Formats: sequence, structure tokens, C-alpha cells
Amino acid sequence: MDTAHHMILYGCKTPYATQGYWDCGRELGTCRDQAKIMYAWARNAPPTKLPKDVGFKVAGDTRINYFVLQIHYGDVTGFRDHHKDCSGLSLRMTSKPQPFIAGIYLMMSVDTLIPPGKTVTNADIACTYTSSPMYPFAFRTHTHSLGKVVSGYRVRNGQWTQIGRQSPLLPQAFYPATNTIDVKNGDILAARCVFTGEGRTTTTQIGGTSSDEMCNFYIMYYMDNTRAVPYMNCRDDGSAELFKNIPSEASVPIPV
Ligand code: IYT
Ligand code: CU
Ligand code: CU
Repeated sequence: MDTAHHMILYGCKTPYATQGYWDCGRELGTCRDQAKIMYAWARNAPPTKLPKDVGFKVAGDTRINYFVLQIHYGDVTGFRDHHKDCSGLSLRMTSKPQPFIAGIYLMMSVDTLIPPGKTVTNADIACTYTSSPMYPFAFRTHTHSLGKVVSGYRVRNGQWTQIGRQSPLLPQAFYPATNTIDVKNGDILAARCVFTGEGRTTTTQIGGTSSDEMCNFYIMYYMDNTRAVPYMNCRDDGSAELFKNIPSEASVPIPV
């Protein structure tokens, strides 16, 4: 952790390169097609373990033909003497079909604007879930430096049940879900990121650089092998009506 700040494992059909390593920050990215996040590690974070009988499905017809590991280095002074890097992940692979398939449900805001100096701006995201039952077991939050707290919920019959809540200033790894719940057809998945515009002199928008912001809530789940959907996402703003009932904890910053 003194060398690598965080690592993200992506699955893709066509990566930018198929050998060695490359700089993904400049003209080259990670995947030529849509990248799928599969795992994230960040300093001091406990490892995320897949529950028993759960695996990510790769190769075959999954469109995941390559793993791409993205490492963000925190301190590279150890390499000045041409020392070799040995940061990485170990994956356990099996050709035996698993009873449950792991997947990621990505909730992201695409249109939040954070006015400069304004102390509280909420980014709300919500979608009705329309697939076969899924079982969340871990979550990850992601914002850049203006994020205060990010929370995700299942809303069923008007009742809000927390899936996860975290400060995006803590290591952005996958943490165990707060509650063991199922998500069924007709439930609503809702997430909120709370931002501050303090310290900025211009409006901050969603974008790729560190002066832009992002609002992401990732749910890692498993589904029955026979009807699994391994990647889903939600980019809709929830209605103000729905978010009137969000638990007040969603606005309470987490001390870091
Ligand atoms: C604009 C935005 O919010 N980008 C996020 C979410 C995102 C992830 C993936 C968007 C797309 C993806 O294919 I995977 I399109 C974003 O870039 N998040 C970063 C990583 O790329 C995962 C993060 O650290 O959460
Ligand atoms: Cu980093
Ligand atoms: Cu980001």
C-alpha cells in the first residue's frame, strides 16, 4: 500500500493493448469497448471475498475476454533504482460452473452540477429494478474530492433499506453490504451523493479529470446461474417526490 494507492480490475472484450503494460491515463484508455468493473482494492481496505458458490463468469459468450488491471501509484520512489514492481491481484479460476453468478450494478449521475461555494448539493439516482432476483453482498462508492457521503438503498413499498453508505474519502474498495437483502422486480434502487462546492470558484460538472466530479454507487451482487444478468446500470435522476423520503442519515457526513 505504500506503493500502490488503489487498483481496479476491469473485464473487456478488446483492451487497448494485449501485452505488457501501458499508460491508461493519456491517449490510451483501458478497454476499447465498454469496460466492466469486477473488483477494486484500495489501501488498508479489507479484501472482498465472494460468497461460497459465487463466481464472475468470464470468457465464452460473456464478452469478457481480457482482464485489465489498473494500478494507481501513490509513491514510485521505490522504482528509482529500477526495482521491479510486484503489485497485483491473485485470481482463483475454475472451469466448473458455479451455482451463482456475480455481477455489478452501477448507479451513476451524468448531469450533476455543483455550484461554487454552495455547501450542499445532492446528486440523486434511481431506477426501477426489472430483472430476476439479485442479492447484493458488497458495495463501493466513488466521487472525487468534493464528495462527502454516498448512500444506496432498496425502496420497496415505500420502505427504504440501506445497501451501503460510505465516505468516498475513505479507501474506495468494495465493502460488505449493510443488510442481507434481495432485490426483486418492481423494487426501486436509489442512491445519493452529497457534494460540497466549498473551495471552488466555478461550477463543477461530471467528468473524467480530478477537477471534475463523479457520483457512483456500485452494488456487487449474485444471481441464480440460470438467469443471471452480470452487468446492469442506472443513470436516471430519481424524482424529487421519491427522495423526499430518503433516510436522514444519507445527509450525515462520515468522519474520516
Ligand atoms: C462518468 C462516471 O461517473 N464514470 C465512472 C463510472 C463508470 C464506470 C465504468 C462509467 C463507465 C464505465 O464503463 I467500469 I461508461 C468511473 O469512471 N468510475 C471509476 C472507474 O472507471 C471504475 C471509478 O473509480 O469508480
Ligand atoms: Cu489513486
Ligand atoms: Cu471518477
